[in-house]
Amino acid sequence: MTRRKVYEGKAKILFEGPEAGTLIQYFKDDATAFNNQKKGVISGKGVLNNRISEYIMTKLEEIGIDTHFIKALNMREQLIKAAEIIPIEIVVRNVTAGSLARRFGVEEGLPLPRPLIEFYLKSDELNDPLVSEEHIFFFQWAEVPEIEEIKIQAYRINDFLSGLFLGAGLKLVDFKIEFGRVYDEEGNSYLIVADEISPDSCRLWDIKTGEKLDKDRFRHDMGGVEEAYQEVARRLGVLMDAGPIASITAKKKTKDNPLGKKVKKTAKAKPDNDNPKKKK
Ligand code: AIR
Ligand code: ASP
Repeated sequence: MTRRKVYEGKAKILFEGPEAGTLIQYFKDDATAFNNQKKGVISGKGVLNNRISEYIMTKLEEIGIDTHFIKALNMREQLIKAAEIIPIEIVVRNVTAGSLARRFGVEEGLPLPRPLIEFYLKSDELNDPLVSEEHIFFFQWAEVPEIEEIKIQAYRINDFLSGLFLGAGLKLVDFKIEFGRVYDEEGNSYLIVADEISPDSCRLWDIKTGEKLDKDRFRHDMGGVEEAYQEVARRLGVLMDAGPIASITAKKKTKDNPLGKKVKKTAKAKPDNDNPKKKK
């Protein structure tokens, strides 16, 4: 069965969906950083991000935030609503890190007095530059009321996700979200959260040790990349029916060694001793 590829990005592919207004989002293992300057593969990432993003989008829906997620299809694919993507990346930060720390010469890990929202233009050619709200309106990348709505939703998502991750022993340092425009029957547009929310798009630090459990491990060659993504999925409780991935994680994780760095990925399946209640 051939299906039409609609778009291929760095970490995902979009295919035509079964019905008008739908798309199939396929999660790849490919990873890029610093706008394609660094390329690699994080084995199993696509499967984990598919599950993590499904979980988070579903939780957002539960609190009344519209997202593109419709349903899970398989290990790497989900059915989503097609939307006109607003070409702006919205970053919300709670703690200094990454490009904020670099750009302004501040140390990483300083808590911000209140969440900071930044906008970046989605443009590989221009290296996703930081833009102001004025730029967004001037170049008509989004309308004034849309940006107002995006800010309200972004703060709300930040509050909600900070709590969700805290419950999993993770500090939400910062994250990036994208919004898309969809139209109702009367032709009025409204916004939905699109793209993905995963360790590719969030900085997540272990609440106790400060250990980084996100794409920064790949960006900065820190090792334990696959294990970090698995750990996030495990802590969110989304690995239960993930088959071989669950077995890999079960083999590795211990309380003293949450990243299970020394265990090879080829390890055979073994019951999850840490959590006897959990069924595979
Ligand atoms: N992000 C930004 N562009 C792509 C992504 N995934 C995310 C990062 C980080 C936040 O946005 O993963 O969580 C801020 O990134 P930075 O590099 O601007 O500090
Ligand atoms: N995803 C972006 C890139 O491919 C930014 C990043 O994650 O560092 O470069």
